[in-house]
Amino acid sequence: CSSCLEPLHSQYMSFCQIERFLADMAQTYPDRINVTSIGKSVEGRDIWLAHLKPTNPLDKSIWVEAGLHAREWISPAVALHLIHRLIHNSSMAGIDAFIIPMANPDGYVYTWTTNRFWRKNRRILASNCDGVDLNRNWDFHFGVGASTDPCSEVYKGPSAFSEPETRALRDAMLKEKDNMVLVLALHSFGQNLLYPWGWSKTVQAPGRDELIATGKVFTFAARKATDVKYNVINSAGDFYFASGATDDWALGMLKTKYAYTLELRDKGTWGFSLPSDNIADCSEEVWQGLNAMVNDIVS
Ligand code: ING
Ligand code: ZN
Repeated sequence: CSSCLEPLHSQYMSFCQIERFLADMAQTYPDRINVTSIGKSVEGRDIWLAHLKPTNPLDKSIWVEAGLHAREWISPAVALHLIHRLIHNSSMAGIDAFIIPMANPDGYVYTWTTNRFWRKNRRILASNCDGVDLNRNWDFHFGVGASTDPCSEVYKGPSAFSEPETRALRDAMLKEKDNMVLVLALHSFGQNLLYPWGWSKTVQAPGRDELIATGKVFTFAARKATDVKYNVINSAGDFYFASGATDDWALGMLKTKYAYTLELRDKGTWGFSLPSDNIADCSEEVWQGLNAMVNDIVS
Protein backbone atom coordinates (compact mmCIF):
# COMPACT_ATOMS: atom_id res chain seq x y z
CA CYS A 1 0.00 0.00 0.00
CA SER A 2 1.06 3.57 -0.40
CA SER A 3 2.49 5.83 2.27
CA CYS A 4 1.15 7.57 4.64
CA LEU A 5 1.01 11.09 5.99
CA GLU A 6 -1.50 12.47 3.53
CA PRO A 7 -4.34 10.10 4.51
CA LEU A 8 -3.71 10.79 8.22
CA HIS A 9 -5.80 13.95 8.15
CA SER A 10 -8.41 13.19 5.54
CA GLN A 11 -8.93 9.47 5.03
CA TYR A 12 -9.25 6.28 7.00
CA MET A 13 -6.13 4.15 6.70
CA SER A 14 -6.15 0.49 5.75
CA PHE A 15 -4.31 -1.87 8.10
CA CYS A 16 -1.43 -1.90 5.65
CA GLN A 17 -1.27 1.90 5.75
CA ILE A 18 -1.42 1.89 9.55
CA GLU A 19 1.55 -0.48 9.68
CA ARG A 20 3.49 1.66 7.23
CA PHE A 21 2.70 4.82 9.13
CA LEU A 22 3.96 3.29 12.38
CA ALA A 23 7.12 1.94 10.73
CA ASP A 24 7.82 5.32 9.12
CA MET A 25 7.35 7.18 12.41
CA ALA A 26 9.59 4.74 14.28
CA GLN A 27 12.30 5.05 11.65
CA THR A 28 12.13 8.85 11.33
CA TYR A 29 11.76 9.76 15.02
CA PRO A 30 13.52 7.01 16.98
CA ASP A 31 14.09 9.28 19.97
CA ARG A 32 10.37 10.10 20.22
CA ILE A 33 8.64 6.79 19.48
CA ASN A 34 9.22 3.06 19.88
CA VAL A 35 6.98 0.65 18.02
CA THR A 36 6.83 -2.98 19.13
CA SER A 37 4.55 -5.93 18.51
CA ILE A 38 2.87 -7.16 21.70
CA GLY A 39 1.51 -10.32 20.10
CA LYS A 40 -0.51 -11.64 17.21
CA SER A 41 -4.17 -11.84 16.35
CA VAL A 42 -6.09 -15.03 15.58
CA GLU A 43 -5.09 -14.75 11.91
CA GLY A 44 -1.48 -13.90 12.76
CA ARG A 45 -1.39 -10.12 12.35
CA ASP A 46 0.74 -8.04 14.70
CA ILE A 47 -0.81 -5.94 17.43
CA TRP A 48 1.39 -2.85 17.56
CA LEU A 49 2.19 -0.77 20.60
CA ALA A 50 3.51 2.76 20.11
CA HIS A 51 5.43 4.13 23.07
CA LEU A 52 5.73 7.93 22.89
CA LYS A 53 8.68 8.96 24.97
CA PRO A 54 8.91 12.25 26.85
CA THR A 55 12.17 14.18 27.06
CA ASN A 56 12.03 14.55 30.84
CA PRO A 57 10.17 11.50 32.13
CA LEU A 58 7.95 11.98 35.17
CA ASP A 59 7.46 8.24 35.55
CA LYS A 60 3.77 8.60 34.85
CA SER A 61 2.07 7.08 31.86
CA ILE A 62 -1.22 6.87 30.05
CA TRP A 63 -2.55 3.96 28.02
CA VAL A 64 -4.77 4.49 24.97
CA GLU A 65 -6.43 1.53 23.25
CA ALA A 66 -8.07 1.89 19.84
CA GLY A 67 -9.64 -0.37 17.27
CA LEU A 68 -10.86 -3.11 19.61
CA HIS A 69 -14.14 -3.06 17.66
CA ALA A 70 -13.53 -3.45 13.96
CA ARG A 71 -16.21 -1.18 12.48
CA GLU A 72 -15.50 1.84 14.70
CA TRP A 73 -13.07 3.36 12.20
CA ILE A 74 -12.81 6.77 13.82
CA SER A 75 -11.11 5.13 16.83
CA PRO A 76 -7.84 4.08 15.12
CA ALA A 77 -7.91 7.28 13.04
CA VAL A 78 -7.89 9.39 16.23
CA ALA A 79 -5.23 7.18 17.83
CA LEU A 80 -2.92 7.70 14.84
CA HIS A 81 -3.46 11.44 15.15
CA LEU A 82 -2.54 11.31 18.81
CA ILE A 83 0.68 9.51 17.90
CA HIS A 84 1.48 12.17 15.31
CA ARG A 85 0.71 15.00 17.73
CA LEU A 86 2.79 13.49 20.50
CA ILE A 87 5.77 13.22 18.17
CA HIS A 88 5.52 16.83 17.03
CA ASN A 89 4.14 18.56 20.10
CA SER A 90 5.64 19.15 23.50
CA SER A 91 2.32 19.14 25.33
CA MET A 92 1.86 16.41 27.91
CA ALA A 93 5.59 16.80 28.45
CA GLY A 94 6.87 14.31 30.94
CA ILE A 95 4.10 11.76 30.43
CA ASP A 96 4.82 8.48 28.69
CA ALA A 97 2.02 7.58 26.31
CA PHE A 98 1.40 3.96 25.33
CA ILE A 99 -0.94 3.78 22.36
CA ILE A 100 -2.43 0.70 20.69
CA PRO A 101 -3.75 2.10 17.41
CA MET A 102 -5.25 -1.19 16.19
CA ALA A 103 -6.18 -3.81 18.78
CA ASN A 104 -8.29 -5.99 16.45
CA PRO A 105 -6.47 -6.08 13.09
CA ASP A 106 -8.29 -9.16 11.72
CA GLY A 107 -11.69 -7.60 12.33
CA TYR A 108 -10.53 -4.31 10.83
CA VAL A 109 -9.24 -5.97 7.65
CA TYR A 110 -12.57 -7.82 7.44
CA THR A 111 -14.44 -4.49 7.55
CA TRP A 112 -12.36 -3.32 4.59
CA THR A 113 -12.76 -6.48 2.52
CA THR A 114 -16.02 -8.18 3.42
CA ASN A 115 -18.39 -6.62 5.93
CA ARG A 116 -18.09 -2.94 6.86
CA PHE A 117 -20.15 -3.45 10.04
CA TRP A 118 -18.20 -6.31 11.63
CA ARG A 119 -17.54 -5.69 15.36
CA LYS A 120 -15.84 -8.76 16.85
CA ASN A 121 -12.53 -10.48 16.16
CA ARG A 122 -12.25 -13.22 13.54
CA ARG A 123 -12.15 -16.33 15.71
CA ILE A 124 -13.69 -19.19 13.74
CA LEU A 125 -16.00 -21.01 16.10
CA ALA A 126 -17.49 -24.47 16.02
CA SER A 127 -20.88 -23.03 15.21
CA ASN A 128 -22.34 -21.27 12.21
CA CYS A 129 -21.26 -17.90 13.64
CA ASP A 130 -17.79 -16.43 14.08
CA GLY A 131 -16.08 -13.92 16.28
CA VAL A 132 -15.70 -12.99 19.93
CA ASP A 133 -16.50 -9.53 21.28
CA LEU A 134 -13.09 -8.47 22.59
CA ASN A 135 -14.76 -5.88 24.86
CA ARG A 136 -16.56 -8.68 26.72
CA ASN A 137 -13.59 -11.02 27.01
CA TRP A 138 -11.58 -9.43 29.86
CA ASP A 139 -11.45 -11.23 33.18
CA PHE A 140 -13.29 -8.99 35.59
CA HIS A 141 -16.73 -10.24 36.58
CA PHE A 142 -16.53 -12.12 33.28
CA GLY A 143 -19.89 -13.14 31.89
CA VAL A 144 -22.21 -10.76 33.73
CA GLY A 145 -24.39 -9.09 31.11
CA ALA A 146 -22.57 -10.53 28.09
CA SER A 147 -23.82 -13.12 25.67
CA THR A 148 -23.02 -16.85 25.66
CA ASP A 149 -24.34 -17.07 22.08
CA PRO A 150 -21.59 -17.13 19.42
CA CYS A 151 -24.03 -15.50 17.00
CA SER A 152 -24.41 -12.46 19.25
CA GLU A 153 -22.53 -9.23 18.56
CA VAL A 154 -21.55 -9.24 22.23
CA TYR A 155 -20.46 -12.88 22.50
CA LYS A 156 -18.07 -13.02 25.46
CA GLY A 157 -16.06 -16.01 24.24
CA PRO A 158 -15.68 -19.50 25.75
CA SER A 159 -13.65 -18.21 28.70
CA ALA A 160 -12.07 -15.00 29.96
CA PHE A 161 -9.01 -14.08 27.90
CA SER A 162 -9.77 -16.86 25.42
CA GLU A 163 -8.58 -14.57 22.61
CA PRO A 164 -4.95 -13.81 21.68
CA GLU A 165 -5.81 -10.12 21.20
CA THR A 166 -7.08 -9.58 24.76
CA ARG A 167 -4.23 -11.69 26.18
CA ALA A 168 -1.64 -9.60 24.35
CA LEU A 169 -3.23 -6.37 25.57
CA ARG A 170 -3.47 -7.67 29.15
CA ASP A 171 0.19 -8.74 29.26
CA ALA A 172 1.42 -5.46 27.76
CA MET A 173 -0.68 -3.43 30.20
CA LEU A 174 0.56 -5.50 33.16
CA LYS A 175 4.15 -4.58 32.23
CA GLU A 176 3.39 -0.87 32.40
CA LYS A 177 0.89 -0.82 35.24
CA ASP A 178 3.10 0.73 37.94
CA ASN A 179 3.26 4.17 36.31
CA MET A 180 -0.15 4.09 34.68
CA VAL A 181 -2.50 6.88 35.75
CA LEU A 182 -5.08 6.70 32.98
CA VAL A 183 -6.51 4.06 30.64
CA LEU A 184 -8.64 5.34 27.79
CA ALA A 185 -10.38 2.94 25.40
CA LEU A 186 -11.49 4.64 22.17
CA HIS A 187 -14.76 3.44 20.67
CA SER A 188 -17.62 4.91 18.66
CA PHE A 189 -20.23 6.21 18.49
CA GLY A 190 -22.36 8.39 20.78
CA GLN A 191 -20.10 11.16 22.13
CA ASN A 192 -20.06 9.76 25.63
CA LEU A 193 -17.26 9.41 28.11
CA LEU A 194 -18.18 6.23 30.01
CA TYR A 195 -16.81 5.50 33.48
CA PRO A 196 -16.90 2.09 35.19
CA TRP A 197 -18.38 -0.07 36.28
CA GLY A 198 -19.89 -1.70 33.25
CA TRP A 199 -20.50 -4.97 35.11
CA SER A 200 -22.86 -3.63 37.79
CA LYS A 201 -25.53 -0.97 38.07
CA THR A 202 -25.57 -1.03 41.85
CA VAL A 203 -21.93 -1.33 42.92
CA GLN A 204 -20.10 2.00 42.63
CA ALA A 205 -16.60 2.14 41.20
CA PRO A 206 -13.84 3.28 43.56
CA GLY A 207 -13.02 6.93 42.93
CA ARG A 208 -16.34 7.51 41.17
CA ASP A 209 -16.48 11.20 42.07
CA GLU A 210 -12.97 11.81 40.70
CA LEU A 211 -13.81 9.81 37.57
CA ILE A 212 -16.77 12.10 36.96
CA ALA A 213 -14.92 15.33 37.79
CA THR A 214 -11.92 14.50 35.62
CA GLY A 215 -14.26 13.28 32.89
CA LYS A 216 -15.88 16.69 32.88
CA VAL A 217 -12.47 18.28 32.41
CA PHE A 218 -12.24 16.27 29.20
CA THR A 219 -15.68 17.21 27.93
CA PHE A 220 -15.20 20.90 28.72
CA ALA A 221 -11.90 21.08 26.82
CA ALA A 222 -13.31 19.08 23.91
CA ARG A 223 -16.26 21.44 23.66
CA LYS A 224 -13.98 24.45 23.74
CA ALA A 225 -11.90 22.96 20.90
CA THR A 226 -14.57 22.16 18.32
CA ASP A 227 -17.92 23.01 19.93
CA VAL A 228 -18.82 19.34 20.12
CA LYS A 229 -20.71 17.99 23.13
CA TYR A 230 -19.64 14.85 25.01
CA ASN A 231 -21.49 13.55 28.07
CA VAL A 232 -19.91 11.90 31.12
CA ILE A 233 -22.03 8.87 32.01
CA ASN A 234 -21.78 5.54 33.80
CA SER A 235 -21.47 2.46 31.58
CA ALA A 236 -23.93 0.27 33.43
CA GLY A 237 -26.33 2.73 35.06
CA ASP A 238 -26.79 5.26 32.27
CA PHE A 239 -25.98 3.10 29.25
CA TYR A 240 -26.22 -0.68 29.21
CA PHE A 241 -24.59 -3.04 31.60
CA ALA A 242 -21.89 -5.32 30.30
CA SER A 243 -18.87 -7.02 31.77
CA GLY A 244 -15.49 -7.88 30.34
CA ALA A 245 -14.55 -4.44 28.98
CA THR A 246 -11.04 -2.98 29.01
CA ASP A 247 -11.86 -0.10 31.36
CA ASP A 248 -13.48 -2.31 34.03
CA TRP A 249 -10.46 -4.62 33.99
CA ALA A 250 -8.03 -1.68 34.21
CA LEU A 251 -9.83 -0.13 37.17
CA GLY A 252 -10.62 -3.42 38.90
CA MET A 253 -7.51 -5.49 38.29
CA LEU A 254 -4.69 -3.09 37.39
CA LYS A 255 -6.04 -0.57 39.90
CA THR A 256 -5.45 2.26 37.47
CA LYS A 257 -7.06 5.25 39.13
CA TYR A 258 -8.70 6.63 35.97
CA ALA A 259 -10.18 4.32 33.34
CA TYR A 260 -12.78 5.21 30.72
CA THR A 261 -14.36 4.20 27.45
CA LEU A 262 -14.62 7.19 25.13
CA GLU A 263 -17.35 6.90 22.52
CA LEU A 264 -16.29 9.23 19.73
CA ARG A 265 -18.40 10.94 17.05
CA ASP A 266 -21.16 11.10 16.13
CA LYS A 267 -24.50 10.85 17.92
CA GLY A 268 -26.04 8.52 15.35
CA THR A 269 -26.53 10.45 12.12
CA TRP A 270 -23.73 8.51 10.42
CA GLY A 271 -22.83 6.14 13.23
CA PHE A 272 -20.05 3.75 12.26
CA SER A 273 -20.04 5.20 8.71
CA LEU A 274 -18.77 8.55 9.98
CA PRO A 275 -17.45 10.49 6.95
CA SER A 276 -13.70 10.91 6.92
CA ASP A 277 -13.95 14.70 6.90
CA ASN A 278 -14.62 14.36 10.65
CA ILE A 279 -11.18 12.90 11.36
CA ALA A 280 -9.33 16.18 11.78
CA ASP A 281 -11.85 17.85 14.08
CA CYS A 282 -12.59 14.73 16.09
CA SER A 283 -8.86 14.24 16.66
CA GLU A 284 -8.50 17.87 17.68
CA GLU A 285 -11.21 17.65 20.35
CA VAL A 286 -9.77 14.41 21.74
CA TRP A 287 -6.28 15.90 21.78
CA GLN A 288 -7.45 18.97 23.68
CA GLY A 289 -9.66 16.95 26.01
CA LEU A 290 -6.94 14.41 26.74
CA ASN A 291 -4.35 17.10 27.48
CA ALA A 292 -6.70 18.84 29.88
CA MET A 293 -7.56 15.56 31.57
CA VAL A 294 -3.92 14.51 31.92
CA ASN A 295 -2.96 17.91 33.34
CA ASP A 296 -5.79 17.58 35.82
CA ILE A 297 -4.68 14.08 36.85
CA VAL A 298 -0.97 14.81 37.32
CA SER A 299 -1.28 18.27 38.87
N1 ING B 1 -19.48 0.63 23.25
C1 ING B 1 -19.03 -0.08 24.42
C2 ING B 1 -19.29 -1.56 24.25
O1 ING B 1 -18.37 -2.33 24.40
C3 ING B 1 -19.27 -0.13 26.93
C4 ING B 1 -19.69 0.47 25.63
C5 ING B 1 -18.02 0.12 27.45
C6 ING B 1 -20.13 -0.91 27.64
C7 ING B 1 -17.64 -0.40 28.66
C8 ING B 1 -19.77 -1.46 28.86
C9 ING B 1 -18.51 -1.20 29.37
O2 ING B 1 -20.42 -1.95 23.96
C10 ING B 1 -19.09 0.40 21.98
N2 ING B 1 -19.47 1.27 21.03
O3 ING B 1 -18.42 -0.52 21.71
ZN1 ZN C 1 -16.81 -0.33 20.55
